[in-house]
Amino acid sequence: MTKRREVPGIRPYDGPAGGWGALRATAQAVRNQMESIQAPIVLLRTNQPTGFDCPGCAWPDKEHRSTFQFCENGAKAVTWEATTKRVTPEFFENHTVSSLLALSDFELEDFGRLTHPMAYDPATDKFRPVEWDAAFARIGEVLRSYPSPDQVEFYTSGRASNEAAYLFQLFAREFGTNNFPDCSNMCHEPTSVGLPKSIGIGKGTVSLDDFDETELIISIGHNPGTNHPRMMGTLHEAARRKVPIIVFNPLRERALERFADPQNVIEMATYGSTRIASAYHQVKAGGDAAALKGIMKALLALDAAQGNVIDHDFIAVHTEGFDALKADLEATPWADIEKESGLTREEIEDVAAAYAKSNATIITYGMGITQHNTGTANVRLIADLLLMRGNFGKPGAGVCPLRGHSNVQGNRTVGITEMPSEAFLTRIEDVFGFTPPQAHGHDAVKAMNAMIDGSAKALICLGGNFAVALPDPERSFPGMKSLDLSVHLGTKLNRSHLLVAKETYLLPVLGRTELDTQESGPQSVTVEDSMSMVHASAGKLKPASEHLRSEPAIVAGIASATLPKSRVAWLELIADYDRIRDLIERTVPGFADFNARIRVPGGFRLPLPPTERKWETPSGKAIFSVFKGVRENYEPWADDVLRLITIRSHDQYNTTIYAMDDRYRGVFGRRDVLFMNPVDLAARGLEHGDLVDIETISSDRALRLEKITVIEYNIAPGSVAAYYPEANVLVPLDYIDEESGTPSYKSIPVRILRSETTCRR
Ligand SMILES: Nc1nc2c(c(=O)[nH]1)N[C@H]1C(S)=C(S)[C@@H](COP(=O)(O)OP(=O)(O)OC[C@H]3O[C@@H](n4cnc5c(=O)[nH]c(N)nc54)[C@H](O)[C@@H]3O)O[C@H]1N2
Ligand SMILES: Nc1nc2c(c(=O)[nH]1)N[C@H]1C(S)=C(S)[C@@H](COP(=O)(O)OP(=O)(O)OC[C@H]3O[C@@H](n4cnc5c(=O)[nH]c(N)nc54)[C@H](O)[C@@H]3O)O[C@H]1N2
Ligand SMILES: [Mo]
Repeated sequence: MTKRREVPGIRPYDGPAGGWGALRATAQAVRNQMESIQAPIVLLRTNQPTGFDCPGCAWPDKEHRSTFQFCENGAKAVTWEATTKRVTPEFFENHTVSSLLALSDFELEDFGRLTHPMAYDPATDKFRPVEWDAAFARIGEVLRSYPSPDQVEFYTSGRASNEAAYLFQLFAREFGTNNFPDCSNMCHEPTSVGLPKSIGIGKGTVSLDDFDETELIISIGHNPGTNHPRMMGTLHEAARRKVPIIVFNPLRERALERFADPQNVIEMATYGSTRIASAYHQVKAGGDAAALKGIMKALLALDAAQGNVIDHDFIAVHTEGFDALKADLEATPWADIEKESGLTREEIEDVAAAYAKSNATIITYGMGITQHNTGTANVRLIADLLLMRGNFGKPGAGVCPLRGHSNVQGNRTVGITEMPSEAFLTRIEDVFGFTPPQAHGHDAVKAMNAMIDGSAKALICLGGNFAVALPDPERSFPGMKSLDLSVHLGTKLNRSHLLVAKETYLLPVLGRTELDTQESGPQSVTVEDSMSMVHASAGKLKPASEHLRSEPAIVAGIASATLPKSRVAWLELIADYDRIRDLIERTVPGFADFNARIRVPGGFRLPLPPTERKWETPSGKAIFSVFKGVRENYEPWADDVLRLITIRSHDQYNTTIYAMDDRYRGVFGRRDVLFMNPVDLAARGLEHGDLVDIETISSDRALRLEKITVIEYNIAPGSVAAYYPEANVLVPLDYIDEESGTPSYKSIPVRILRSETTCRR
């Protein structure tokens, strides 16, 4: 074999995930952001019964009783927020918005925490300080001036608490719109749309206890070593109990191969590690529907041959639509399944055989399933596969979507949805005495389109980085700038804040880690994790600035300034958050005795009917889906077209870039790379380290990302990968899963061209 060329910053990473590397990186995150005295105290309060919920991810803790549960990336999230760096009015005095826009996303956030409410002044191109009440009054005045409330968009990013999100939806609905674009629309919307159709609820059905009893875990399209590191503890335990873990992922992700648990003394002392995946299937990007259909097709054959594979009794009592699914599976040729999935029939039959042997199976999945134009169909196929062997409503079995932001699931539960149910609207009307709007509103992509076409005039963001998270900055950045008004509740400066409208307000909020004191004393908020556990979170740190306000207080401030005749006593609610929770209890099912139950350490679990084999679908049964072919509604692509996946590095939180490394993938100090299989490199006459341009195959205009270094990587042939958000320039805004509206961030059709020849001027 010829020796690979040296490429700056690219070094194979041979160790396991986790281990000492994770501890070193934790220490580094602390050093970069905080005074070291404070850090241990903060980190030890993460995920404690009396502390705050880790803003890192939505993986639950063992009943919040463990002594020490944080992880490297949780530490990065916490220290990033608890940083000692500050963005003050003086900072803004010294920097024009145009000059800030020239900086990277990393640099912008690394300036630190916002300290004052600020208003944009177009005359100087600078933000200047503004009094809270003046900001509220002016925002209210602008909002009231619109002929239709539907000209305003209310965006939520999933870090907001239940209390803040509930007030936000209440405000928007009393104002008169259901325009609730939210980060979920770019994330797990296929789960929220697909699972209710299949099993009657859009949430995962397993608890941590189920992982103790499961006999098989199938992990599809998620990267827990980076994005849900506390899940690695669970997978590690399962692997050591010899539970098979079957992985479907186009990339070899190190944590899914080998992991050393930093909490395991022996493994750490001996530099040992544990094998995680028992089988690793490098499915093509977007090939999961084909693979899932293949497993089900093989399962039918096994059942015909040996009987007792498919749970016919469960299917007869609990489901409908099985015959149609069966007929479709029989009609789907193996050749199509193999071509589309990139896996062989034998590989797929092996998975079916393992599945047939297991009495209790959990399927876990993430963005590799949802961020495709078949996202909703993919989710339903996962439910189908589980239903075929009755893997709901018994210990050790069920579906486990890995949620994104730490409270994105809770936001949806308390009403952040552009498609509210009639029952919810009726309860709002009964409790508050106003008639909320019935018509469905905008999701994230629709909201951006409304901004681009000029029908939306104002945007209020409860957190997040809306324009950078969405596809197609070439269209969405001008969309943001064409607004009359944008208002951002945020902790740190980001690009969306700087894409200023005619009037723009930056309103700095208290973070999760900080003490929130209101009239009645210190407050706690509540969040819901991936497993429907609701519990309290109370920050303890001194706020980053005395001028910060809590998210509920800011939402209430804007609401009361906008709605002078409101039916809601906004400011009284803020005096004591128990009052907000009382309202949640009266309007959202499952929250009986809310205030009492969150005072019990560990909190409580919201009802999940499928765990009792109850199906809240129109027919009262779980429903099988039919996904025709292997790539519904799809034009075939030419053979030289590759499928581009956009992924997170180990050192980022969505659009927040903590640092420039992606340790487990062997990338250091840079993000301008494209991961490609050696076969695809050779087919293009390219070598590891060459500069390339990536071009999206798109009918309307050229979308390009230039001068990217292509690196050889163990990724499924036909698939390539690059980092989000940089690669968003390649994603067309209308390239979505039609059923859920979620952008297809993980199967963008691209061609790769050598830079030298295409860019020479
Ligand atoms: N530290 C950290 N934690 C996070 C986040 C973060 O950015 N940083 N983000 C949070 C949020 S909002 C979310 S939504 C989650 C995201 O968590 P993940 O779902 O893990 O997110 P991604 O990094 O997008 O990784 C998707 C994985 O799917 C694989 N994949 C890509 N395409 C396909 C495909 O077609 N099929 C299959 N089977 N696999 C595929 C990729 O190789 C990658 O391993 O994490 C949350 N937690
Ligand atoms: N190409 C591509 N694009 C993607 C994805 C992908 O995989 N590929 N993933 C998508 C997914 S899954 C998601 S969820 C979205 C994420 O989209 P968003 O949720 O909009 O983005 P974030 O980067 O999480 O938002 C970061 C900002 O949130 C603010 N913030 C942080 N903490 C707090 C807080 O406690 N309160 C408030 N009010 N503000 C806070 C800070 O100002 C920070 O700059 O991106 C999507 N975009
Ligand atoms: Mo997400």
